[in-house]
Amino acid sequence: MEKPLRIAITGAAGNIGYALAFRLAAGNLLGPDRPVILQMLEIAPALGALEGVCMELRDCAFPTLDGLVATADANEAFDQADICFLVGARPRGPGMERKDLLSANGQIFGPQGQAIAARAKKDVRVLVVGNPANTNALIAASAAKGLDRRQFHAMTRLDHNRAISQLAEKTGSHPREIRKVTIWGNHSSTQVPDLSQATVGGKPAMSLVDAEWYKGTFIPTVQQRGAAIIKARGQSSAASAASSAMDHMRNWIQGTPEGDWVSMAVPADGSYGVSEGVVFSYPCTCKGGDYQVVKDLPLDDFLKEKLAATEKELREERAAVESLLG
Ligand code: NAX
Repeated sequence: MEKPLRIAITGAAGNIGYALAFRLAAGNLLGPDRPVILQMLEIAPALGALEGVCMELRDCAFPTLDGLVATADANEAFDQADICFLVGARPRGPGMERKDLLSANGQIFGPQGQAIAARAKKDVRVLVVGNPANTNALIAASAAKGLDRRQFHAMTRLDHNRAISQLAEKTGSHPREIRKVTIWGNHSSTQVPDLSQATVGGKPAMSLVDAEWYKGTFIPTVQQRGAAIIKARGQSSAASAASSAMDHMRNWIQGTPEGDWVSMAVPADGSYGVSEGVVFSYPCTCKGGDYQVVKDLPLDDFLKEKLAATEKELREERAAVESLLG
């Protein structure tokens, strides 16, 4: 057995946290030879529920689970962490404006960024899942003095996986035959699901579907899939979000397959005309434990316009939390 990996999960007693904790404990991130220690953070009123999660985790007798920490203290949760999944966030309450939601979450992700910088390993990888994920990642990264912003990502992998699944269903193919789907921009309804480079069994996806389906059905279905799940299930996506968070982290650590890429919301670096200062979802490849934005893909006018709209939303989110950015 290798040295255990310390994985922090915030909001561990919540919907997604509950799904994530068991898969991580079962060794589904890096395999059966890499044991894990789960360091779970919750707010004080949820510590009772978190204790129940710990009881169930112990009851599974997972051979890959080497330890459990359940705490309301961020310094304890992030101590020596190799990986952090920041899932816990403040949901939008009645009468709450988007600006209020952004700033309420800023109060969570700023201190968490500081605690990560103070206590986690220097090469920690952080994935923000809690919404508004891109801007929460921006806040956490900006508070984490001494760490590189590139260590803080936000999750658009669920949107990416949803896009693959929709395309597979439409073309009667299997998700494993699909390559080079992209989600651009914000994890919100302005996200841009893009099939212009995608292939299905080696053939260009756009030669297999018509433009009307792409623009009129595919894009809105992917953008609004979260709401459709809530309508059907009565609760928001949980297992699929946890699974996608693990996909993101696994690719970041172990690399992406040759000839494919994944969507990751990472600090904008000027690629595709998006200047620094926001966390933007791009097509990315990963190698040697690091990621690179895929550069110089052609964008038609339709995509350029959509990218500009999602960037505008991210700049507005940034403006609403500017006072929280260090
Ligand atoms: P839940 O409300 O079930 O769970 C959230 C948990 O976080 C709760 O147990 C709560 O006590 C805890 N929490 C709140 N503040 C905290 C803090 N300061 N420190 C530690 N824990 C704290 O929500 P769930 O369904 O699990 O969703 C979690 C977040 O993921 C939400 O913000 C949700 O919007 C977001 N999502 C993001 C997705 C993405 O693709 N990026 C998709 C799924 C999901 O909608």
